[in-house]
Amino acid sequence: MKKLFSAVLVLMLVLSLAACGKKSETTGKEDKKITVGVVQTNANESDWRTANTNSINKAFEEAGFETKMVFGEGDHAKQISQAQQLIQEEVDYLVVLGLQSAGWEDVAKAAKEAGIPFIMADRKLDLPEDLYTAMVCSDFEAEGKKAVDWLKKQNLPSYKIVVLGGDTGSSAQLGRSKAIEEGAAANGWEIVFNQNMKGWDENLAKQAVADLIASGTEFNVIYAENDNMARGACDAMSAAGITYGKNGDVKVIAFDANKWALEKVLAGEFNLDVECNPLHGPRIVKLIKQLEAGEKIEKNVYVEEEVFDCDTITREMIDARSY
Ligand code: GYE
Repeated sequence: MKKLFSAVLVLMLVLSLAACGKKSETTGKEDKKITVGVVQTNANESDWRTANTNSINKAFEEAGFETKMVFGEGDHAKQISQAQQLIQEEVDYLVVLGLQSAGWEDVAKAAKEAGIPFIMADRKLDLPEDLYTAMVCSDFEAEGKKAVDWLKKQNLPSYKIVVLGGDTGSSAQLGRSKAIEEGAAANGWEIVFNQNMKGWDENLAKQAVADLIASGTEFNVIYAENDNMARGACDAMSAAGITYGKNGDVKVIAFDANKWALEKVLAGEFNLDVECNPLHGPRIVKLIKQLEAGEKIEKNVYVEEEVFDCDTITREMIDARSY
């Protein structure tokens, strides 16, 4: 009788263990739906941002994650409180795309104390390596240096550069602005205008260039830190009868390489577009799955990005693009 009881007990134990799902190496939970908190910048910030948000939502849905996405809408303090709220809600992972690169230490510490992996995406944040789990970002200074190298090769008789910066304090703005400012200083180029447009706003960029033209400021290079602002600048120049692009008086440099912007490169309206790839969704999913499985991950990953030049771009290159 005793033997039968022991056999039944062992069988029940084996069956109960077998019934347990796969255990997460991160959360310790078994076969629970993974919940990912995403602190995004703004819903309608730019075409880049739209592609980025769509990429995250699509990849997370396909991966079976529950996504809790919130938007800071230009307010850094709001992003901080949103992140803290997601930690309180005990999300399994926290993904942050910061409006500002500074000021994230307390959130990162709280996530660490709560055992929630902190993944920074898009824009690197000012955090020591022990306060974040992984980084999937663009190297914005390297992007800017690609533009500076191209500009140098143009051997212009003079360089009078208009810098249309992105959101002040974002790592994207800081990196791209650092590259052109250092490039201008090293090459003796003149920066005739250097202002950041709140929210990367296309209309603010258009108005700034219109005001420059109206004031008689001479310039022959537009360095716009995203496609939308480059388009705004071109609209202002068109309205004033100023020629630009491949055969124009003003060189136009843009960043992001949205598909519609590459059409402008092909048409010769933009001279150069430096890619900033927004498709972080699949990259973050891969990271989370590796962490779930207890696999070693590559902590800092800069996204591979290329440059599109009006003299070499082809229709095939554009058709091959996914955003
Ligand atoms: O260049 C801009 C977006 O963080 C790299 O933010 C991103 C930037 C991108 O609004 O279009």
